[in-house]
Amino acid sequence: EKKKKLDVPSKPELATSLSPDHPFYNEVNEVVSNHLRRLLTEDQELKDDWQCIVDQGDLKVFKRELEENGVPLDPMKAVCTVKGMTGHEVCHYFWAFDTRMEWEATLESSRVVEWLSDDTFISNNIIKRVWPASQRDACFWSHMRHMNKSNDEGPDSWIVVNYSCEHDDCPPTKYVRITMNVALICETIIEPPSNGNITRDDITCKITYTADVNPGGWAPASVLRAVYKREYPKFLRRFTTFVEEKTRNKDIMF
Ligand code: 6CM
Repeated sequence: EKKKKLDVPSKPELATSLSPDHPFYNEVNEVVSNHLRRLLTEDQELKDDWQCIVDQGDLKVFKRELEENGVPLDPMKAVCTVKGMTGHEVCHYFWAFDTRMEWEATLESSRVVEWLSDDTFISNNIIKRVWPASQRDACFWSHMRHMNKSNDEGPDSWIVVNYSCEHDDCPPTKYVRITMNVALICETIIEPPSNGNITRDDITCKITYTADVNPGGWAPASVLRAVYKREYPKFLRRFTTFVEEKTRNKDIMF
C-alpha cells in the first residue's frame, strides 16, 4: 500500500503571493500540485522502473532512461538526508537568486528577467558549455512555498519549483534552449529534546529532488548521461554544504 507522507493542500492557490489575475497563476499552482501528487507515489516508482545510479547512503540518485528521437530525456530523482538545517532553510537557499552562483557549478551566469511576486521570479541561466555539444541556456520561473497541513502530525514541508517558460526579454536566440521541470521538496524532522530547547542537533531534513530536463536539441547520450551521473550528486553535496555553512551560526528558520 502507498505510504501517505504529505497532505496535498486542498487549496494550493491560497499558498502563494502571486495574484490570481497573473498570467502564470494557474500554471504555477498546477505544476506545484503535480509535483506533490508525484511525490505521493514515490515509493512505488522507486520499486518499479527507477534505476539507482549513485548510492552514498545519505545521498541516492535514481534515473529512468528515456529517449525521444535520439535525444536523452532521462528523468532524474535524488533523495538526500542532511542534519542541522530545516526544510525552510534548504528551500530558501535553493530558491534565492542572490546566492545561486555561490553553489551552482554548472552555470556560467544567471540574471533575473522579472519578479512576478515575492515568492516567484523568472531568470535566465547560461549553462557552461559541455564539449562537444553547443552551449545551452534556460529561462524558467522559480517559485517557493510552504505546504499547508490539514493536521499537526506530519512533517513541516516546503517546495521550490523551477519550471521553463518563455519571456519577451529572454528570447532563445543565442544558445540552444534547454527546458526543465525541477522540484526540491523538503521535510523537516525534529527529534524533540528532553529539555524542550530545540537546537540544530535535533533537526534532520529529508530532501527529494526531481529533474526532468530536455537538452533542447542534439546531445550525445553517453556524454549527457556521464555529466548527469557526475553532476547531480556533486550539486547536492555542494549545495547542502553551502546551506550548512550559511546557517551554522544563525537562528533556526523554522
Ligand atoms: O537544479 C539545479 N539548479 C537550478 C538552478 O540553476 C536549476 C537548473 C537546472 C538545470 C539542470 C540542467 C543542467 C544540465 C547540464 C548539462 C547540459 C548540457 C548539455 C550538453 C550535452 C552534452 O533547476 C541543479 C542542477 C544540477 C545539474 C547537474
